[in-house]
Order: sequence, then C-alpha cells, then structure tokens
Amino acid sequence: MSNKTFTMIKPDAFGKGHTGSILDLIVKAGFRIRAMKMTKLSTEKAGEFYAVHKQRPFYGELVEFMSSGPIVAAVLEKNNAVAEFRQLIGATDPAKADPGTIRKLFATSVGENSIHGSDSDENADIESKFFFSQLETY
Ligand code: 3AN
Repeated sequence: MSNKTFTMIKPDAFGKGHTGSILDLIVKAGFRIRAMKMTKLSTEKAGEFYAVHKQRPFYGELVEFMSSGPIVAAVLEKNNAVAEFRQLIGATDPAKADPGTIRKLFATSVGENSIHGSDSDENADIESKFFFSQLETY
C-alpha cells in the first residue's frame, strides 16, 4: 500500500469552472498536494497516457476529449491514497457514483467524467512521472 496517487481534473470540469470546488473537496478529504500543474495535452500525449485503452472502442473519443481543453494534473498524498481517492471520485459512470462523490457532483457522462484517479500504486507512479519530474514533486 502506497500513500500517493495521481489525478487529473479533466477538460469538462475545468471548462465549467469546477477546478476550485474539486480541489477544495480533495484537500478537505485529507489529501496533501505534492505536485500540481495546469496544462493542455496534445492528441499524441493523450494517446500515450491512455495507451492501455488502445483496443477499447472509446479510445479515439477519449483521446479527443482529453486533448480538447486544459486539465489540472496533480500528485496527492494520503494513507491508502489510491483506494481512498477512488472512493472520493466515485464510479466511472457518474450515474452509478455514490452521492457526494466528485463524479456524482460534477460529471455528466461516462466519457466526460470530470476527474481521473490512478487504479493502482504502480500506475500512480507511472502516471505521476508522465507529468512531473523529481524537481517538481515535493
Ligand atoms: P476510471 O477512470 O474510473 O479508472 P477506466 O480506467 O475504465 O475508468 O476508463 C478510463 C477512462 O476512459 C474513463 N475515465 C472515461 O473517461 C473513459 N471511458 C471509460 N469507459 C468509457 C465508455 N464506455 N465510453 C466512453 N469513455 C469511457
């Protein structure tokens, strides 16, 4: 069990001005921000980030959406961070997400679901390094 996870506030939530509210929920849930940046992914970079989903039918749509506008990427720290954060963001499909979760509050569809959270310690590490150098992580 590691104490770090990686997140992105996705273009839908960023575009609707929910970044501040989402960061507030994350901090109030006890996560400490260890790295953070606002950026915009190229289609190449989005494709690379989601390469594990290359064979899935929604891959093209996902890459297009994730490169459609700015995102905020961050590394978060808390005990049992990966599992606790996935609980905070809720199910992939916002219609199935528990009340009070970030996806229930802000997301509109399974594709445009407002926020990413790593699904394992290994992926948290890979995803953090995709966005942040050691110098940018505290
Ligand atoms: P999660 O983000 O909850 O770990 P994954 O890993 O199954 O979910 O999917 C990665 C991303 O792919 C999701 N966050 C969502 O944006 C997109 N996605 C997943 N399933 C679908 C789908 N059926 N249609 C469109 N996009 C999808």
